[in-house]
Amino acid sequence: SYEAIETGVGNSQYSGKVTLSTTASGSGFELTDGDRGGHKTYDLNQGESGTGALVTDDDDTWGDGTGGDRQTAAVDAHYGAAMTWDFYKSALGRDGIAGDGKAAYSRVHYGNAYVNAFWDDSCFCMTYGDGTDNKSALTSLDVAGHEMSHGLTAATAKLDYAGESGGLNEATSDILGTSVEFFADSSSDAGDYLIGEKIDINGDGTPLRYMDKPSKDGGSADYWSAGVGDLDVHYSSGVANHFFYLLSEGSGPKTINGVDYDSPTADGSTVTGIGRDKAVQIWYKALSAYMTSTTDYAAARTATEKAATDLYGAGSPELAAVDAAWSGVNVK
Ligand code: ASN
Ligand code: ZN
Ligand code: CA
Repeated sequence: SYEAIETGVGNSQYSGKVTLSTTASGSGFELTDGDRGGHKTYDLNQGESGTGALVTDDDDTWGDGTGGDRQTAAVDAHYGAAMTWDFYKSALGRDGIAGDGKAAYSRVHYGNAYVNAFWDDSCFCMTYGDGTDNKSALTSLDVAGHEMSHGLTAATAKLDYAGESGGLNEATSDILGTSVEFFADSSSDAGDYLIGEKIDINGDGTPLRYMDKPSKDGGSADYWSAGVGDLDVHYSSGVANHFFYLLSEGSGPKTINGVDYDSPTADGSTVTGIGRDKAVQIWYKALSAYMTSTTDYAAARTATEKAATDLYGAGSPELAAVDAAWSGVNVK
């Protein structure tokens, strides 16, 4: 049967009113994104396997913007996948996660009070729990961009998910998730260098992670040290998250979209930022052209130096900033 691409309206929980790409089906609509490879969003209805049910609606207006409504998590997830797809295309020139135009799919309402979200390369899909109270789904834009970008890393550098390469894998997801948030430029979820600031995962309004000074989360490393690879990958990622912040925005105090940052350096040096648009180009080029499964922090420095040289030249201020930012996080 003929299926038309439609434009729906979503009332999201974290990103305000959003436009959704949907598909006409029977007398109603389904969350299939025909503009982006056919990405589908499913409701697991608290299950933990399979796909559950494709999310459907009668009038193409989806969700009520609250965690008490079953459709709302699907709105955020579908929107997050679309914004990540669009960011890959417009900023990175990449056609989907694997670069081949193939869509992933999203599953919401996984488990009971499940406080996590994850990418699984075997299903080429991402999955979201509903949070402690089953009303704070882990579907914010930065989290969606983070999870989908685990797929991108698996399709490129394949960074091993342990030790320093694991920290680089996690940081890549934070860097790209944050870049998606800035790209989408939602008035309800303005771009920031915080991860998970919308989902209240700590129950006290604080974010999950901070890129300007990662140790603010109580566990992440601000700087490289010999034992950093022994930390959990969500803590060893701090070194690269901090590098990316310094490269983008520079050291010291700064306010962006109303959020105050104060990024230190290991040796008290001053780093001048080159802006996040150039910083993400350098990171992506390093990831897709030079990093491998065993890249550690020293090799990540070399990979980004090569990327900056390719993109901006051997004598460029961008290359000098890459070196200054790595030195600022004690990667020599
Ligand atoms: N949400 C987590 C992540 O993407 C799940 C995990 O620990 N792998 O990193
Ligand atoms: Zn992750
Ligand atoms: Ca954020």
